[in-house]
Amino acid sequence: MSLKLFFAPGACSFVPHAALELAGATFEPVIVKLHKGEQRSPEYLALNPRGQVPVLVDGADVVTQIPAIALHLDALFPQAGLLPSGGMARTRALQMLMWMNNTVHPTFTHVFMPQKFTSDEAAQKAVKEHAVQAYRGLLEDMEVMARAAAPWLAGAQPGVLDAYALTLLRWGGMAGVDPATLPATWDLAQRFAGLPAVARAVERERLQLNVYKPA
Ligand SMILES: N[C@@H](CCC(=O)N[C@@H](CS)C(=O)NCC(=O)O)C(=O)O
Repeated sequence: MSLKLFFAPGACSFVPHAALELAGATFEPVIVKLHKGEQRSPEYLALNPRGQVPVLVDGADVVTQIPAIALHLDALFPQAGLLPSGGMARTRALQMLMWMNNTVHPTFTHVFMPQKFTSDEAAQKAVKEHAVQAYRGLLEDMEVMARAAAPWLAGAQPGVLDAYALTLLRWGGMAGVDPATLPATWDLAQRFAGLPAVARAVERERLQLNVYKPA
C-alpha cells in the first residue's frame, strides 16, 4: 500500500493527517502552501480540480473530500477505530462528521474567505460579521456534543470527529472565539493533541492550539 497525503498546516487536512497517524499508517506527507497559491498550480489542479486540500493518494487512486477520505482510511485501518465499526454508534458518528463538514466548516469559510462569496468589499465585511456570529453558535452546539463525549466524541476511541473538533475550535480562535468559553471542547482538543500519535501530526504542522487573540 502506498499512501500520500497533500495537506496544509492548520487547514482541514489535519483531520486525515491525524487519522493516518492514529492508524499508525506509513504515508508520505506533502505540504501544499495555500498562502502561496500552490493549490492552483496546474500540477495540483490535475490532482484535484477543486484546488483544495486534503487529497489522499492511495496507489493509483485519488480521494478528495474529508468524509470520503475518513471512510476510506477507516476501511483500510479498521483496527484503528477512526469511526465506530457499526450500529447506531456509526450512524451517529457519520451524522456528526457530515454536520462538521457540510455546515460548520463552510461557515468558517465565510469568515476566512468572504471574497469567495462576493467581490464587493463592503459586502465581504457584512458576510464575515454575519458568519462570525453563526460560527460562534455552531461551536456552542459542538460544545454540547463535547460535554457528552465519553471520553471521545464517538465514544471509547479517539478518531476523526475529535480531529475535526480540534480544527474547528482552533479556527474559532481566528474568528474571535476564546476556547476558554468552550471548556469541554477545549479539554477534548488538548487531550486529543496530547496523544502521542496525534502529537506527531501537530508537530509536523507546527500547530499552536490556542490562536485566540482578544480584539
Ligand atoms: N469539502 C472539502 C473542503 C476542503 C476545503 O475547504 N479545503 C480548504 C482548506 S480547509 C482549502 O483547500 N482551501 C484553499 C482554497 O480554497 O483556495 C473537503 O471536505 O475536503
